[in-house]
Amino acid sequence: MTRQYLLAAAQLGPVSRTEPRESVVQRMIDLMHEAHRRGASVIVYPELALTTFFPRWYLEDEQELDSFYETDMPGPLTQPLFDAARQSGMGFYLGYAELSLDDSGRKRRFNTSILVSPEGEIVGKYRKIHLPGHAENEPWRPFQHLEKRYFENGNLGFPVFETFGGVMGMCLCNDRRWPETFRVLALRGAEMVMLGYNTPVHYPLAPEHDHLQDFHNHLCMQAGAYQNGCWVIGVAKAGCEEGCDLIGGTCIIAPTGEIIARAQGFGDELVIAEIDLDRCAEIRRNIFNFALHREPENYQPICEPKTAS
Ligand code: CDV
Repeated sequence: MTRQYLLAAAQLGPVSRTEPRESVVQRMIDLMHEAHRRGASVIVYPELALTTFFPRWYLEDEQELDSFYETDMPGPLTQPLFDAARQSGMGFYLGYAELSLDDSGRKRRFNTSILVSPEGEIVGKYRKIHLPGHAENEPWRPFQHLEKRYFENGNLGFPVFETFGGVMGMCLCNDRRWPETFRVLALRGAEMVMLGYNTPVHYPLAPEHDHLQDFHNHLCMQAGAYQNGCWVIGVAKAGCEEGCDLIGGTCIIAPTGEIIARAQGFGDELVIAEIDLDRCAEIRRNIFNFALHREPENYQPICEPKTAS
């Protein structure tokens, strides 16, 4: 893949508690086909894209809880997405709930994202590090946020992967609010950070900030892009899902921090823009030249300084 291509951010509208995986996967394939028709080479889906945002409920039935997780990736119900990607020659980022068994047979649960190559191979995996919310039922809330109950903290660090024409990093939702997410990835060379999110409009602990949700969403992603000279692709699961309003605002952000394309609505919607990974240099050779300004011992001049003649 070249370093310049069209990328599609695939916002998803609400997914109901009872919507079958087949139906959600078909919606995602439809978006992929449309993105392919419009010339895109890579498509980015949201966090926990395959299901409703189930941490909003305190679930006591373990079988029901398990039904929201993927034990295999691809599994029989997600294989069609991998097949569609291979047939279209498109790479993708996907967020999902991962359930695996360790050597002793203990269930391990992670909020996970993967990168899949245009050949349909998984080439990168990330497990969400910053898990917001709480671990116990808090009935005073209008809806729960039980990520701390249903997931372990990610144990893979912030890895980067050479694929999609450059060096790629991933994170998930709440990770975007922590500047070290982008900085660690950028110090490792990430030229693009892909991330999916499920962000309720209402934040029960500080409802006085509800009107700032869209602002804070874009603020942290635009700052992450600019301060690290990398592309940021932020993709929402949006709209009113099971009575809970989720923000939209899916967008593609250039290394200058500018939003160059963004979603208009709260349903399934493609946001497409041209990515040029070489544009990272606009920032990284200048104001945020890490080697020159924060690690001078690593600095190698790329050209002789101009001398007055
Ligand atoms: N899925 C998330 O991580 N959501 C959080 C909400 C709970 C604040 C977010 O940071 O958007």
